[in-house]
Amino acid sequence: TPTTPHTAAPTAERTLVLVKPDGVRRGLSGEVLRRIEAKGYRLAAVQLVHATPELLTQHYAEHAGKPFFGSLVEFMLSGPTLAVVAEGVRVIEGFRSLAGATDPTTAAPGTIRGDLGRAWDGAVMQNIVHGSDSPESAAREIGLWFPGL
Ligand code: IDP
Repeated sequence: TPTTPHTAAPTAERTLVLVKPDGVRRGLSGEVLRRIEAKGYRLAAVQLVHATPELLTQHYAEHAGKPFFGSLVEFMLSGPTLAVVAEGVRVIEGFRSLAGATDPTTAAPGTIRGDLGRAWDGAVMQNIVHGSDSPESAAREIGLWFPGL
């Protein structure tokens, strides 16, 4: 027996999207927001943030100790980041799909990273955007970038 009637409205969820410093620097913030809205998601909050080492250490806690961690933090400190809370049914998966694979060189065309990203110099992958990977990560990351939201 189903526990919820099939008529139950799907529950909208929220995800944290970041337009990373490379994306802001290249003038791609509007393009990323356009793709989120064109997909039918709602922008619940948008703010330009100068990240701190403390914020990034918490945001990227799962990568602490990896060889690229230092250059990842340095890259994320290299300029402002546009922090975005996007909302909609299955938006966490939906935005990961819009973003494409982590490596922008081989990310599928049609995705943000595949259409707009590529390898440059340096140890870190500059791949324009971040998107939360689970409801738990989304709640944690929204709390970090939008305290009080
Ligand atoms: P995701 O952003 O696609 O979820 P994660 O594995 O969570 O990918 O990695 C976080 C970020 O760290 C990536 O978006 C990228 O900027 C950087 N990164 C991940 N793996 C590597 C790597 O092997 N070399 C350099 N940079 C990396």
